[in-house]
Amino acid sequence: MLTQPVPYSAPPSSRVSEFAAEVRDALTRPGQRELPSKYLYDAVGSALFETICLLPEYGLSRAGTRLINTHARSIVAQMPAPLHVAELGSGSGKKTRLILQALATRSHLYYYPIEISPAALEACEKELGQLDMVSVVGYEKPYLEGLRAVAARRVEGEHLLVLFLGSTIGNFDRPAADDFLREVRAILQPGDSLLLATDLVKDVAIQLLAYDDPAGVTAAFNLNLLARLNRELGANFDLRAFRHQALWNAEERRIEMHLVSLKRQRVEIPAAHMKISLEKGETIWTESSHKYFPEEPFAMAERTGFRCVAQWIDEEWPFAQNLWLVD
Ligand code: AVI
Repeated sequence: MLTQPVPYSAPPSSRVSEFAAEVRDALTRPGQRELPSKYLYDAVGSALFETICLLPEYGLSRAGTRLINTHARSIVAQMPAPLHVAELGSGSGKKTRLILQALATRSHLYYYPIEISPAALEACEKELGQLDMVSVVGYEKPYLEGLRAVAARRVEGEHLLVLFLGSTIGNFDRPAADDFLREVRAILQPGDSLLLATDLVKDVAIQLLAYDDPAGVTAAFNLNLLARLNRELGANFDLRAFRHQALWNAEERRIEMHLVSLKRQRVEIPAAHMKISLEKGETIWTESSHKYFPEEPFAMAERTGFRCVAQWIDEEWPFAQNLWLVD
């Protein structure tokens, strides 16, 4: 049992008030209560996510790494030079190493990881900061803001390869994913490219196990969001009064994570100036992970101003890396 207080450094007050406002908004929306999934990734959440990636039931990360391991050279061979690499949501940066190493055999390059989680950014800088011929410049910013800052640094004739590797696009609703990709496109120039990972539709039981593992790591990852509200917003969620739930929404082709209230309860969130009452069985929806058919990334590319020039699919875990080009 944890008896020591968790060491914790308070975030700046502007960040607290933005967090509080978004939490308030999502929890009081008419109908289904929600919490924004981006807040799953504080230091504890990021560490739990890294652990999820090691679970035998969660095949996504290994599939992504296998694809890059096998195809890094073909991916890199299609890239113009000089080229710099920006990564949206770098995580720990392990997959990226293979691509950077393949690119660095050609010439020196800059690598710009863009992350809102300082813990993940630090881990990534540690993992990749030692590579020969690669300079790492991290941006602790939201994706688009970070990408605009990266694009502003480039000089005439330099190209950008944007990596979006973890299938995080699946965490956006489909229309929001298109909007986001159009915004990425608007920042890029002809000759730039995007390597986009998408997890593919597969057997429902396998998908559910990936998001509800028997060791309970994903449950801890989900419940940590409430713990974070307690730590940072002074809330009084009793974590034992909630249960993790993963469900498959067949119509939307997505896994949804929810937190189910195990009893009728009232919770106070002082920094958001709110109290909520939850019924027994009521859920808070915390994340969606959309799954795709292999042909969808081609249509998505077309809709959002790119052209999908190559797709690699893993043989063990249906998962695709898609290479999109700006013409
Ligand atoms: C980061 N993202 C792609 C993960 C996913 O699979 O949607 C987050 C995650 N949620 C539960 N397990 C992993």
